[in-house]
Amino acid sequence: MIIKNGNVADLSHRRQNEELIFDKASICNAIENNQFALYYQPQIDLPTGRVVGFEGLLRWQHPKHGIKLPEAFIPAAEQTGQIGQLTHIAIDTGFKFIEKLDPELSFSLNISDCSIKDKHLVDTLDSSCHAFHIDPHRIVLEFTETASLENPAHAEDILTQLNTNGFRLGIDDSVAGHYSLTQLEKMHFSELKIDKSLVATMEFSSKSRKSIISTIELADSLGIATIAEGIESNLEAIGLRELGCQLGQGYYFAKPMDEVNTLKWLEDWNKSLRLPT
Ligand code: G
Ligand code: MN
Repeated sequence: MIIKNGNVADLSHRRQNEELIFDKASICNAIENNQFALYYQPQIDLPTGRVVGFEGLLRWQHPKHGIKLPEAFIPAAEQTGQIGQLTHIAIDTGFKFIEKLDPELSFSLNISDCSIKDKHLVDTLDSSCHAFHIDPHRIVLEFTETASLENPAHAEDILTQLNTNGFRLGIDDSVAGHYSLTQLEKMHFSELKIDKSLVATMEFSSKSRKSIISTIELADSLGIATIAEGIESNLEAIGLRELGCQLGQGYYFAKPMDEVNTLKWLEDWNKSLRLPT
């Protein structure tokens, strides 16, 4: 199957000069040529301004088409069955990088809904922790709210295994709070991520603000940390802090960066903590 820009090819929407095709062969070729890289975006403790960790975000550094974001190629890799290989690349690259950082710093990794079905996921994570001397407690595995829909019993089994082996679990892109209180408690999630669509609209939409407040209340009642993503302004950072959101991530603090720039950014940030005021 040929997928263009993350969507199944639709002739009526085909752009004449768009040559980039996300099919199995091109993804395979990109893997072989090390074109997938991990970028890192810092996560900040909103009350103190300290860096608590980084989220690893995959990028396809395409020689002709430039840097491609996950939304462009992850759906294709899910369809072609190559998502496991990409997750593997993200795990190994990310673990190798954070091995060099302060062991207090956490590392968040996105796990696609498809990868929860992968019977090698737990083993891959365990052996990479061993190989790179990483305490699994440093790792936050971000799942989406839909990860367990297809096969809830299997998803629960995998999440329980990961949790038992010491990994922390997080929920990514929480918009509507699809997870019930019982599910959150049972699965031992330790982090709930407030989606950037809510953060972007919180200033003028009371509906968004209410969703954020109820997510924070739910998380607080369970002792789960909240992290807001997509913070682009000082106002949003302060607003979220005032609502009791503990952690934040977004362009306001830093864009996702390659390894070299991440290390440089971290050094600069630690020299002069920039608190939202
Ligand atoms: O699916 P997930 O929530 O992991 O995706 C995070 C994505 O959001 C990344 O691709 C990252 O580049 C993007 N992102 C990170 N910070 C911001 C931000 O402040 N604003 C916007 N619009 N996007 C962001
Ligand atoms: Mn994420």
